[in-house]
Amino acid sequence: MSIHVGVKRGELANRVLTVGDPARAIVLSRSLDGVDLENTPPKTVPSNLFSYASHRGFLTITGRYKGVPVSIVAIGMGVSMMDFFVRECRAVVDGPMIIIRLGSCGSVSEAAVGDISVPSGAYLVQRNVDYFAPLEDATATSGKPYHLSKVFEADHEITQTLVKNMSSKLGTGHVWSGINATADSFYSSQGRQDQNFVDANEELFTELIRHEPNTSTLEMETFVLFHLAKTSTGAPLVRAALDGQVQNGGSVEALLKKNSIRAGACMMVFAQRHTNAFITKEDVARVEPLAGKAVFDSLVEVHLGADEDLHSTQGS
Ligand code: R1P
Ligand code: URA
Repeated sequence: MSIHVGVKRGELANRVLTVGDPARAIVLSRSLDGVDLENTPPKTVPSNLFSYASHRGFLTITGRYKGVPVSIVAIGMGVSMMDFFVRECRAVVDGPMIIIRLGSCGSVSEAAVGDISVPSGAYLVQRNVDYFAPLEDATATSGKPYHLSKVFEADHEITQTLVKNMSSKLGTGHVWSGINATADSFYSSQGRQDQNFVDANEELFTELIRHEPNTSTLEMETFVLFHLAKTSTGAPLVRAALDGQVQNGGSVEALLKKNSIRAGACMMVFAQRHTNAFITKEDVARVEPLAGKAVFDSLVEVHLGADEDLHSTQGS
């Protein structure tokens, strides 16, 4: 049993849609197979699905979409929660995994509120705490107030599939590409001004564009997902092969060199940072289920790999 997410082997599918908000997870669960929409009250997990709300705020829902086992996991907010989720879920699932995040974001590009962004990569924006140290402690190496990491890429096939499916649900004019900036704060490292703190972030947007000209969105988790997918090892593939669950897995050496997680992300624009527009409740209610279906369609369309039929019994 994972310590914080709280799920056991067999309770989580290999294909996972992750969100921040548990209310969003429940809305999206209404698109899963066999849900009795008429008799499922709003804000309630449909009774035919597995669900577990952990004491640390993670909500896991598992069922099937178009017959394929899928899970939805709501993780809350921030880079640490994404780290807990990816590592603890990876530990209780055998074989390859596909994880797609459907989040909300601020747009620093042309994307308007209610539009969708599907980033091909993400970088991390971290407050450089040393820069803010008292003057007597400051050293010549304290540098700039925010540290901007290298870009880690999303899985190409997942990204292309998401763009295709989002465009068919929401219209091509409402779906954007670009690079995501994942910030360690909703406030300082997303360039929000706050008179109660010294944040030295007046030039942050300019710095982001200088760092990565295709910077399009700001949110708080995607980088960690892409980073952990790219640093995932093939150990879960080896374990599945040793258990005799994989027929055609290849040699142990070859399996170990593979990533066992492929990841993609998409985000609904809630805030347009240039115009200060914010999405309405009505637009959230319209976009969320459509975007959710586009993610589920993508999750089940992308092939897991040579070990595809490994988990055909999970999530039933
Ligand atoms: C901030 O309001 C939260 O919204 C975004 C950010 O990444 C952060 O978690 O995503 P979610 O809507 O998925 O939570
Ligand atoms: N989520 C964020 O992290 N930032 C925004 O501006 C909107 C949603």
